[in-house]
Amino acid sequence: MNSTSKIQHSKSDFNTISVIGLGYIGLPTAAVFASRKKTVIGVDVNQDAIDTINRGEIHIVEPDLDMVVRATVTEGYLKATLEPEPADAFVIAVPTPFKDDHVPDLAYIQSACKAIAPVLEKGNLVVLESTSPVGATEQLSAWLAEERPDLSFPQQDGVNSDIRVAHCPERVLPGHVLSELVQNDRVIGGMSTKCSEMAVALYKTFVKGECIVTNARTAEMCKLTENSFRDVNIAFANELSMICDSLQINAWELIRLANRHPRVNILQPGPGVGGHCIAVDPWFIVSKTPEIARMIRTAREVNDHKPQWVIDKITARAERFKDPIIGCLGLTFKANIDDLRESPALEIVKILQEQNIGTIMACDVNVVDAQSPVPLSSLEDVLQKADIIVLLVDHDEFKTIDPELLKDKIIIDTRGCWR
Ligand code: SAJ
Repeated sequence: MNSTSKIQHSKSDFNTISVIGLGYIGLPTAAVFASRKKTVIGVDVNQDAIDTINRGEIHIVEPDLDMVVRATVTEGYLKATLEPEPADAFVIAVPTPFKDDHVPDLAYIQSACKAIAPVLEKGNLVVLESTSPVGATEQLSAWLAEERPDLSFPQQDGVNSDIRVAHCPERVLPGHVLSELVQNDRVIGGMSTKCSEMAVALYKTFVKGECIVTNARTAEMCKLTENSFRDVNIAFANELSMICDSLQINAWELIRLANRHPRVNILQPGPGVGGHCIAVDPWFIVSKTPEIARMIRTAREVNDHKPQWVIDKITARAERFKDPIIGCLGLTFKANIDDLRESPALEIVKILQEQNIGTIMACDVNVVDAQSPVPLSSLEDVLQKADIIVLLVDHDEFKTIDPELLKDKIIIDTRGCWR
């Protein structure tokens, strides 16, 4: 242990930054660091993603990201590799899914620890960005310490540790990642004050928002709280929409009216809640405190029930046809992105296909055939052939469909955009 070591850090110390996990968060983060003229080594287990990035291209859809990646790769600031290399700071942005029983699965974080441990050097900073259950940053630090007994970690050596460890949860909205990365405030929870200080210096290389310091556990819980808050509020909107349907009230009109009250701000109902964050993170709270987190669990259950409610609606409307053609518009988990993770729209389409209630056509303007788990049709085809049109995702291209083309169809608009 190096109890006497004094590590002074300033912005300029971060000449080389490694980002582990080049997905929806890691790649934009790597690209933004690189755009600030930092040497960035992106690490991923997916060879295709690495080859794509090293060609200056991207493997995900996110506005403007292609330009930043192309520029930073061409200028030599960003490169992608399978094997971690030494760096001043390591930012871990790997997935944190849950297992079947909603228990968080930290296997990707553990693999990332194993991967970077051999190249860690005294004075390095390791930041966990992945949304994580409370205690994950401490666990990460324990895993690193196991791999590198020659180095000291904050749980052993506090402010004098050789390696600094912090949690800094990402909070960007898919579709607006590049601007939110720079503009949003960041919550930074170091395992010691020195860890926090160093992490603030790292993020200040590109964050224009405030970097607010707390401890690692509070930072972990803060991220989970934000997404649970949104989930609970969407559950309220979804529950309202089902109540309104049974009372023959237009839920969207109702919400518009109620939102005219100065202290009411109801979110929008939809076919359910998807994505890798809001549909997942509240379970991280529930799994730690199952007896206490009753509302958070119920909100999850309300939102998870919504796809089945939509399916029941479609089935009821399809009954009057002998062999209905049901056209489903949208597969992604929300508008104007290509992300299919935990998508309620995709779940609905898959279940409809299994149910044999007619011919199911699916269309998504942001999803390419190779990426789609279900066969895709063109929008023109769906609009021409379908008896029932189900709007599942409010992509711009769907919102602006000429109402004339819909007038002879049965419409099930789960997003309330064809009022
Ligand atoms: N949704 C509704 N009604 C609404 C809003 C959303 O049904 O009024 C649905 C969407 O269609 C989608 C799901 O909720 O299926 C989630 O979408 P979202 O836009 O609410 O959130 P995400 O998952 O794209 O991003 C969230 C954001 N968190 C919050 O707004 C508190 C983002 O800031 C986080 O960084 C991100 O989770 C994350 O990575 O955790």
